[in-house]
Amino acid sequence: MHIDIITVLPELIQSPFEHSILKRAQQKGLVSVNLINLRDYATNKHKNIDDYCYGGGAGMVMMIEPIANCIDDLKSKTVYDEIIYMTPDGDTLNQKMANTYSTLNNILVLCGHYKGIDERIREIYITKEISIGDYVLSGGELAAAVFCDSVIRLIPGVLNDETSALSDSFQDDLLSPPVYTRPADFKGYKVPDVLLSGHAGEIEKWRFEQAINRTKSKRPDLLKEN
Ligand code: 6GU
Repeated sequence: MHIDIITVLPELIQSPFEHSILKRAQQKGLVSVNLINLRDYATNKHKNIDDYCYGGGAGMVMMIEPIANCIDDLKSKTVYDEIIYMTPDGDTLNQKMANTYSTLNNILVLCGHYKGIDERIREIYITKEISIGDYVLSGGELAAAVFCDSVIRLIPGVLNDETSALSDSFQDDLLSPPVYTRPADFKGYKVPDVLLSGHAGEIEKWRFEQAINRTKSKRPDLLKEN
């Protein structure tokens, strides 16, 4: 998979891709990520990428020309499966969406800023709009990093058996069961006996029950959805 990310703050989004699983996914050649600085496509001499909002009101709007020039340039080199705009009024990201996007070859992600982007960009270029939840962030960069992380870790080969995505919370609409490591007794707080029993079948059954119970008590909405 290849991901191009258009941003006015490349430094803000760089770090998540330079560590841990996302770093290894790139080293393994399973994904490549390219950050494009929107300011390189500014069209006036001041390199502006935002302007006042028509009709008045507080807040700046991201201008159409720099974004259009940037996307046109990228599209001349790559055929994108989706051109995604990160915005609080988009579809709320969930695991099912992450699964779907993880099967694509080329994704372009546009990070919004200020009051938003000129609406015509959405009309002309954007094929999907994604939010990461019902709260407002200062810009789309952190949301884009969250989105990319959720997608990249699902690309086959990125995770090994130990970190298998199959047992993740939400993968089967269940929260993950509790986990423990040594010591078996911490100041009287003990690890459940079954986990020390060595009975693989019993352990699996216990984990499944715990996952169900945890989902029922913390997120009953997940069970009701189906
Ligand atoms: Cl994608 N962008 C911004 N600015 N805020 C958000 C968001 C995106 N998703 C949730 N809040």
